[in-house]
Amino acid sequence: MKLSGRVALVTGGAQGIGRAVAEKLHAEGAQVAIADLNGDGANAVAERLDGLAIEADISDEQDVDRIARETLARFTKLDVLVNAAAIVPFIPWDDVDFAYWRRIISVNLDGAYLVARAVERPMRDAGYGRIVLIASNAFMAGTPNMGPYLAAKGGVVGLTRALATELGKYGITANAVAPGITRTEAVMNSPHKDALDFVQSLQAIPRHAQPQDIAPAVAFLASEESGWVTGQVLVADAGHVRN
Ligand code: NAD
Ligand code: 4PL
Repeated sequence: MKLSGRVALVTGGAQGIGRAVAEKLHAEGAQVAIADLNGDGANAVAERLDGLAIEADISDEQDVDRIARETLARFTKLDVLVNAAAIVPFIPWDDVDFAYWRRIISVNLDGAYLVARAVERPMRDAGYGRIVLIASNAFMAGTPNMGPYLAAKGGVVGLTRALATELGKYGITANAVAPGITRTEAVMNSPHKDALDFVQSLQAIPRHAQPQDIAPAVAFLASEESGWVTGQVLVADAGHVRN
């Protein structure tokens, strides 16, 4: 139980990788708050984990401040942030216009910044924190049909490095987990699912990833024992890309 007594905020925890992370952190002893645009989904997960559900948009500054306030009101502290909320688009490059670009950057990059900024104060006051941002190996692979998403995830890697540098002196680490293609709702309800077999042929471990395959890497970086690891990207993709 590497998270006994810890309080974790998981954004995007209503489904997919975020939900598997919330379940894993709870299984490791953490109390969990789940923030998601999908309030009903967040409620269903929170009920099973005896946690807190917060319906909120991570790209909205006021919503994000409320996420932090409600988590602290319920649990009095905030040890761990996992930012899993994001839009996972499938969009041919020729269909990307500036409004679409802005929407993806606003949720997937601005959202990560806003959430990290909101948890920074309580973590600094406590002299302890673990920030885990969910990036993607698509940034390294240059996966097609996700242009703005690749740019946002590259930004998330840069943000991870900046947070590590700026917050290390306060006892806070910041790392990213970069999953490969995973059988989540986002993938199974989009043309991305048609790439699962091809990507499997590039992996070292020949099967499709489930959300539960990603969660343990996140739990390690969310735990106290990862304390000498910061500013890093942990790729969890069965060896699809190697750095
Ligand atoms: P998903 O769509 O199944 O789940 C994402 C969740 O985030 C949903 O519950 C959704 O409601 C929530 N969300 C979306 N926008 C939000 C917003 N503005 N505010 C609050 N909540 C919001 O997606 P997933 O596949 O589980 O992806 C989870 C994370 O993993 C994302 O960061 C994604 O980029 C990353 N990722 C996914 C894959 C993959 O193949 N599935 C691979 C690499 C990285
Ligand atoms: C390799 O992050 O990393 C599809 C969909 N394929 O969201 C991703 C790969 C997808 C990915 C991703």
